[in-house]
Amino acid sequence: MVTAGQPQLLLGDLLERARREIPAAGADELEAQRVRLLGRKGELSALLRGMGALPAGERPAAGAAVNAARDEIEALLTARREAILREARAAELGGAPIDVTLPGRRIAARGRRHPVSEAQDDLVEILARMGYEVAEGPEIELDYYNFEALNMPPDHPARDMQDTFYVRPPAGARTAGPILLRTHTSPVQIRTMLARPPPVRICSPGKVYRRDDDPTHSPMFHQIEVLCVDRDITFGHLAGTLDAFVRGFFGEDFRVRLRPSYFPFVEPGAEVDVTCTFCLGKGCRTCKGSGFVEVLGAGLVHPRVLRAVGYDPEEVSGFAFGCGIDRLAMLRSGIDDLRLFFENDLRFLEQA
Ligand code: 2NM
Repeated sequence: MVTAGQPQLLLGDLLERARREIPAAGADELEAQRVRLLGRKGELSALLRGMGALPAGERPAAGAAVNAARDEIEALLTARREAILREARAAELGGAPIDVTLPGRRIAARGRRHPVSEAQDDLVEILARMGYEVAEGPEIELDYYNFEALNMPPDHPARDMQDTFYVRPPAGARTAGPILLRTHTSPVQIRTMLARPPPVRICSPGKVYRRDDDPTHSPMFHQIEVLCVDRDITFGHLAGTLDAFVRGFFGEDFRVRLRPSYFPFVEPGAEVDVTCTFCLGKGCRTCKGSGFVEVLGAGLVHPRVLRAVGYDPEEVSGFAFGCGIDRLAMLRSGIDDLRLFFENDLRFLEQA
């Protein structure tokens, strides 16, 4: 312990030890030395306090000696700190070189768009080139927009509980009629026509819901419907648009074929077949030898539907068509079970 006994002698010991130990200290030890020698409770401070016991005449010289010792110790510490940094830098530069040409780490599993989303994007792009914009609406719908306004009165068979998911409104809620999960995207077209005057050119891609579950039906699937209303729209406009739509999606070698059919919201109505993607029209098991598979429904918008949205069927006419996006994606990539799209098995999705 440093005492006030013989300050000059003790100071000499202290300096001698500092000159020996500091130049050999490592980084951690250097800091410990600084605290022990120069800290507030360190050895130099103790010496300074002890000088009060010296004769007054000796105090100035002793004080100067302590200050000189502090300066020297600080210089020793700084020199050693810089030497340590220099040594570390030299070791780094002298060590194994870094190969900046090494390849980066590979990303193990890169994601991609879902095949149904890819099909939907393709279809929307084909339609956008023909001047159609995307319209969207709620998946939980009022019976009125999903059925009533589409010429399907309350006793219509398509409203059957077998086919439609009805939604129980919250207790005490007052709603404008029954609520359901939309069974097609047509209610989006009804809402759009109610909101703006003709001309209208829209497509409505989105999820729809039906009480089905087998290899070719899923309780949720995706639909896109196309609507064009203007003065003098004819069945010829519909046929030409269907042709461009199908060729844009499957390729220029594909053809459409229309057969008369019935949908309550159109008159006349048609079922639309496309060249079979499995045999390219030659005839196979999938198309039962016909060379065509059914993929769309279409027609001229029923005058009752136009009136329901406030349009005058004497002034404007329109065509509409709709199809399952999932089904189009299945045909394009040769998949025979729709449910594969929704199981989210990455081995399937990466391939599809
Ligand atoms: C189809 C087939 C035929 C259709 C009709 C309408 C509307 F709202 F304008 F009346 N939207 N979609 C339509 C017509 C849909 O899907 C098989």
